[in-house]
Amino acid sequence: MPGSTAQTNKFHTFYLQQRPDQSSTWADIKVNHPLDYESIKEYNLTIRVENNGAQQLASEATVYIMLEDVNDEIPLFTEREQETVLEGEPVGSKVTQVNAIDKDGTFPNNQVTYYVVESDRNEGKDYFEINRETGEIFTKVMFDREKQGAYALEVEARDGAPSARPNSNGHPNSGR
Ligand SMILES: [Ca+2]
Ligand SMILES: [Ca+2]
Ligand SMILES: [Ca+2]
Repeated sequence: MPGSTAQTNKFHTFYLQQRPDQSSTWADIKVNHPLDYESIKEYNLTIRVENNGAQQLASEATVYIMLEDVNDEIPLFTEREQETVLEGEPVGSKVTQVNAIDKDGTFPNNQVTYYVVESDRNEGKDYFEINRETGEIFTKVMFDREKQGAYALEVEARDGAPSARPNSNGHPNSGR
């Protein structure tokens, strides 16, 4: 029986499929499309059963369905930014703090850890380091503006559990 809200099956998220089995008939509850924990965490369905006899009888039951979160959301950085450091600042000076948000509903699917991308194309990788928990970025060298005026630094955010997305091979989700 479709209810009046998405949680009560207004949009036919669930359907019943009858399955005869010797003396009785079962009704399997099936889904019409994949469910998303971040949109709706629980449903309650009213199931109604009726007979076909001369005297019509019916009864209803409520089935509660609770979803379990899977790691399907990717941590995403909230902004791209440009920061300046004064030349001659001591090693270990804080430059900025980056922030990524993972919309998964539960820990550790939404736990974010930060990394400096270890690629030769990452110009700034030898000049900055990042605090894995907080995303704060610090200098690793003392800069000399006359040598080079600007550095691009690529950082990555990873979440805390194997990904539930296709083709992830058990790796966490990551975003840059
Ligand atoms: Ca999701
Ligand atoms: Ca996630
Ligand atoms: Ca999720």
